[in-house]
Amino acid sequence: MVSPTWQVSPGCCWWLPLTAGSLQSGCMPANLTPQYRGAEAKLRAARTPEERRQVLEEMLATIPKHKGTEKMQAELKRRLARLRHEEETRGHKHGHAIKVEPEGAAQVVLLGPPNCGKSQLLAALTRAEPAIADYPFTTTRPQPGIMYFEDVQIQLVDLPPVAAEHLDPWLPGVVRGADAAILVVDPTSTAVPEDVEVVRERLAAQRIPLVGELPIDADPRDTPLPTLVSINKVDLARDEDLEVLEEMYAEFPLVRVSGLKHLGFEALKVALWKRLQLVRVYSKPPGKPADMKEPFVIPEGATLLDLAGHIHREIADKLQFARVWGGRLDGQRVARDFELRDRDVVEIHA
Ligand SMILES: Nc1nc2c(ncn2[C@@H]2O[C@H](COP(=O)(O)OP(=O)(O)O)[C@@H](O)[C@H]2O)c(=O)[nH]1
Ligand SMILES: [Mg+2]
Repeated sequence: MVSPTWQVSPGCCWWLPLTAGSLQSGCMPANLTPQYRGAEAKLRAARTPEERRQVLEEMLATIPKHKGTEKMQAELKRRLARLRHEEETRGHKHGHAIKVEPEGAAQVVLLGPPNCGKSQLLAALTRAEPAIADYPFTTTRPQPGIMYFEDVQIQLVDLPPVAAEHLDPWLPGVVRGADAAILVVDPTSTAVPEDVEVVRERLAAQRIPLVGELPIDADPRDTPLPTLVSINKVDLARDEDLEVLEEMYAEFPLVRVSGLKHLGFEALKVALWKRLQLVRVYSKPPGKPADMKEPFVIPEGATLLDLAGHIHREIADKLQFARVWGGRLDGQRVARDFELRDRDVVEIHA
């Protein structure tokens, strides 16, 4: 017996009967248990794809495993696979499934229109090996890599382009989670600066304005992202084009680089470090040399007490004072509210 509902296309048949009657081959009895029958009823009642997936999993777990139910088992597996796949791609669409685990002292996203050289920059500044090509949309997923700046590690994340006709739905979520952005501008592009403006406008529309300086009175619904503008491909660019762009983006810290020829990298790293507004300090156990290999990285303006809390809650609780080396200080005692500076060596007494 074939029910007429089997004519429905596979894309929307989740609710079709999955019973011995509809699937049983020949006259082999299926001997379905009450538990399985109960699950069938649940499947009909399920409203969301997730509920349907859970019920199908239950059905697959409880279906009697013998020859008489083989076809049903296969059908259950097929439907489950499809639902799982749908769930996964839906996740991607809504930005839930794509996340970049932060690593190092800060996470910095590479933003820009197609072909401006984002992937080339990532490849040149880190050990990551992204696909680089002279056609648009080579990059389809976030690609992280670690860039070294002196003794600090900064995570760079290469992203697909943002364009008028293209914005990956998950991309704003990833960008919102970053500490800063490098906006890559290609001065040799015939579409510049309109294509760069599209990037800024589309992100602003997602409530992520790219900013040179963090505004004091930002709209609380916005996540302004500190941004460094990196004018790329200077090996090809004409001077007058570089100057026009620099004037245009004067509100941002600016650097001229070439991802291909490795030009301007030191300036880029220094400007980025400044833009991140972080300081690194080295800890020193009393009576022993400082650990100069792995600095603690804390926000600019952080105090001795903040550092103690960053290291361990208990240290913050018991903190008495610290001795600091750096600047004019040469081991003098400082109090809890002392603002630490880049490269200070700190001996905590707790
Ligand atoms: N001359 C020159 N070409 C570059 C530079 N950076 C990238 N390119 C080229 O520009 C094209 C696009 O680079 P890609 O990194 O894939 O761009 P993306 O789409 O922004 O990731 C490739 O053909 C690169 O070789 C650069 O600094 N100088
Ligand atoms: Mg790319």
